[in-house]
Amino acid sequence: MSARYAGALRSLDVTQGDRVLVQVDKSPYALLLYLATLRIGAIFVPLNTAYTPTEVAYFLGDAQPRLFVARPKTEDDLVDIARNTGAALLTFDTDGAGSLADAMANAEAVEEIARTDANDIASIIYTSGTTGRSKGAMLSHDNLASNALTLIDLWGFRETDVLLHALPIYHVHGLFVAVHCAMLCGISMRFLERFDPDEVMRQLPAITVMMGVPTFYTRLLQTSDFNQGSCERVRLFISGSAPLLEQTWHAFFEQTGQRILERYGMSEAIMIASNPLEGERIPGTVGYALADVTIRICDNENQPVAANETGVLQMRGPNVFKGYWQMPEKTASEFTDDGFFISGDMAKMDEHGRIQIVGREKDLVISGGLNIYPKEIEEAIDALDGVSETAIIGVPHADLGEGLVAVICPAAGFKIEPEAMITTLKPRLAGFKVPRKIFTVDRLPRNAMGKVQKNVLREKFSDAFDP
Ligand code: MLC
Repeated sequence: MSARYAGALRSLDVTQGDRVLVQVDKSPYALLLYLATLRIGAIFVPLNTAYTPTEVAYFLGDAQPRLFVARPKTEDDLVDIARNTGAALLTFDTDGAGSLADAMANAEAVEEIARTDANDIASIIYTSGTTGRSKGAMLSHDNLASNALTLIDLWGFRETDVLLHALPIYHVHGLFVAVHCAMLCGISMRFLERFDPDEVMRQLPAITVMMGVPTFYTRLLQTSDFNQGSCERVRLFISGSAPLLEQTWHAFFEQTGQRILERYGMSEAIMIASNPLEGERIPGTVGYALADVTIRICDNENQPVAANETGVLQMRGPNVFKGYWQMPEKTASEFTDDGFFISGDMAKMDEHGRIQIVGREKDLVISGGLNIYPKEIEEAIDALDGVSETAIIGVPHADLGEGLVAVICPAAGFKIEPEAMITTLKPRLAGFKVPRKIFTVDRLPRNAMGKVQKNVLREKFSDAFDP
């Protein structure tokens, strides 16, 4: 099937190195489209389905794809945007139907697999950026292959495994980590359209491995009858993309007898560290650097700090990306002179190499496993009438880990109506980026340098989502 999809891509003049931008709902067909793109040596660029047409316009302009594959239901909203960038727009539904299928019907299958160099780019994954502009992390064929081969070994994948796949497939976690492990081992996946605890409960008796973000596990804990018996066949629950609270780890162990394996990764380096399959999985830690990955914890001068001291986590290895798409200066500033990628996460490492992520250098918010940089949302709100300035923060949220809060200072003589503001923001920002709570203040707290003190705001609004 991927050869037939590859034929469709070829018939649309997609060739090696071209970008294929894809915003489609999760389905097995979408995976075939991914494989077809790699098959002809083109670059797969998946987009979160929550992105609005305004947001998609940015990605189209930035990635300059030859082809944009979208859902039939959004075609009307996107057709002009695509035309402006010169990309062909084709549609693709969850059953594979759409104009891409029509192209496939008239095209010849491409049986051969393009010869690519290990360093050629296989995929660009957009991550939110500190400046408000999303950056495209370029991952090479070798990045993907080396990481997947390491993971199947590390997590002990075997022929008899069945993987429960309830993650979206527009990010590293669902697309590369989960799908690659399954495909490389030729095992089955129970491929759910989205995470639904009741559906997961139905599938649990048939599966042996599940991957998820912490929200999956906190929601399962609240599902009736979720207990040791429901996951008798499961040999491994893996968590990542956001910090797993120690209390969740312990509650899960008490309720099911299962020790969740927490691992650490990011779009720029796929999987980086993991608790062990055999050996102790310590809650609140992400385990050890993967094979062939070197991790060091450094001070601001890029000098390694002593064991158990806090510093910035840096890494080097076959998993580390090739830079940000068309942002050479940004790329250069995130690598050290000796080739380590500066993650931006604050961490500690003990004498044995066990790593604990203790915080973030930048004001990144992680909500339900999705990264959000405040700048983009602050700019969107600041542009609205009646707003003087805005600070976006993440505060504890029982379900999502962190919930997004906007603290707004209204312009003189204006009053902020939170409900109306949310309605205004929804067509502009993907749903997960729309603040869940809005507070107004007379002025934002600033330090002597004039910088907004987000820590003060996080403290002040820490109970915003308390029941
Ligand atoms: C959806 N919504 C969210 C949200 N997801 N709000 C905040 N944070 C999120 N993550 C909003 C929607 O806009 C909508 O708002 C409402 O919640 C219900 O939408 P939904 O689609 O029904 O939500 P739900 O199915 O409950 O989704 C929540 C979720 C999902 C946690 C299951 O977000 C999810 O699957 N997250 C996984 C993300 C992921 O794969 N991350 C990996 C990144 S890779 P409204 O207002 O319209 O009601 C990575 C590297 C690594 O980080 O190490 O893995």
